[in-house]
Amino acid sequence: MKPHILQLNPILVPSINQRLDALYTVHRLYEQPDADACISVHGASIRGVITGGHTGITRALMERLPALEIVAVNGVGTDAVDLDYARARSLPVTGTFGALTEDVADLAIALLLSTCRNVCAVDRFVRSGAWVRHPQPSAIPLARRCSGMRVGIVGLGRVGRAVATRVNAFGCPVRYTDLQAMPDVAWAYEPELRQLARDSDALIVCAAADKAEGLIDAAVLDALGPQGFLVNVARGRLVREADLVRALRERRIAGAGLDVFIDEPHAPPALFELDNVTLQAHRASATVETRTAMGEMVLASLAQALAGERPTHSLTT
Ligand code: 8YV
Repeated sequence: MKPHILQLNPILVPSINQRLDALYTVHRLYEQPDADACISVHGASIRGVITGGHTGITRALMERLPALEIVAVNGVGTDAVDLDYARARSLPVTGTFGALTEDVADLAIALLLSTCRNVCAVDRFVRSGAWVRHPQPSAIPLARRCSGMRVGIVGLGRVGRAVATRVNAFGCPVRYTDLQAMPDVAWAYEPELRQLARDSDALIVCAAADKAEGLIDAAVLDALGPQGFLVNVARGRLVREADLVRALRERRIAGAGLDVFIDEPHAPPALFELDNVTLQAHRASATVETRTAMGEMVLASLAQALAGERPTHSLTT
C-alpha cells in the first residue's frame, strides 16, 4: 500500500506531481470541497505533509494527524509551522534550503530596477495609448538611477548575500543588518536598522520572519526618507503595511517593490493607485528551474523520512 500524503499547496511542475502520484496516495486538500471532512476520513493514515512556505501548517492540523512522520515545506520559510511543537513530537520539518536563493535575489533586483526606473508605470503609459495622447517628454517624470545607489540589506542569509552580490555589480555600496555581524563577508555591518535606513537609498528586506514581525515601521521608513526605496521579497508581515501605505501616499519614501503581503492574496488596495509601487504575487521562486529543484528536494525529504531516516534538510530533528 502506498503511503498517504496530505498536500496543502499545489506544485506546478507536472513531472514532480507524476512522481508524487506514482509513489504516494496524495490527498490534495486545496482540491477538496470539504477539507475538514477529508481530514476526518484520512487524517489517521497521513504520514507526510507537503506545504508551501507561506501556508505552513497549523498546530491544530498536525494534532489531527497522529501518524505524521514529516512536514516537507516546499520553500525556505518555516515561520508558518510551529517548530517547537514539531520538535516536541520529534517530527522533521524540512525546507528546500538553497534551491531558490538565486531566483529570489533576481526578483529583488527586478523590483528595485522596475520601481526606480518606473518600468511598470511606463509600460501602462504606453499600453493605454497615453504616450500618443501626451507625446511631450515632460509627460513622464524622470526616473531614479539604480547604479551606485547605497543599498541596505535587511537579513544577510543566503538570499541577502545573493542580492548584495548582484547590486555590487551595479556599483552599489552595500551595508547590512542582521542579529550579528557576519565574519566571512566584507560588507559593512550596521546593528541598528534605523541607522541602516538612514544610510541607504534602497532597503531590501531578505530576513526570515520568525521573530521579526513589524520590523519595518514608520520610524524606519522615515529614516529611509523621501528619496529612499523599499523592496520586500521575504514576508509581508516583516513590514507594517499600514505604515508603508501611508509613507508611500505621503511620498515620505520614494517607492516600493513588493512581492509579499500580510494577507495574501490580498494586497492593500490603496497601493493599486500608486505609480511609485511595483507589485508581484509572491512570485520570487516561481521559475520552472527553481520549482523543479524544490520539488526534487521535497521528494527526497519525503523518501528519507518515510524510510525511517533523518531527512538531510530537517530543521527540527
Ligand atoms: C515559495 C516562500 O513561493 O520559500 C518560501 O518560504 O515563501 C516561497 O518562496 C513558496 O513556499 C512556494 O510554495
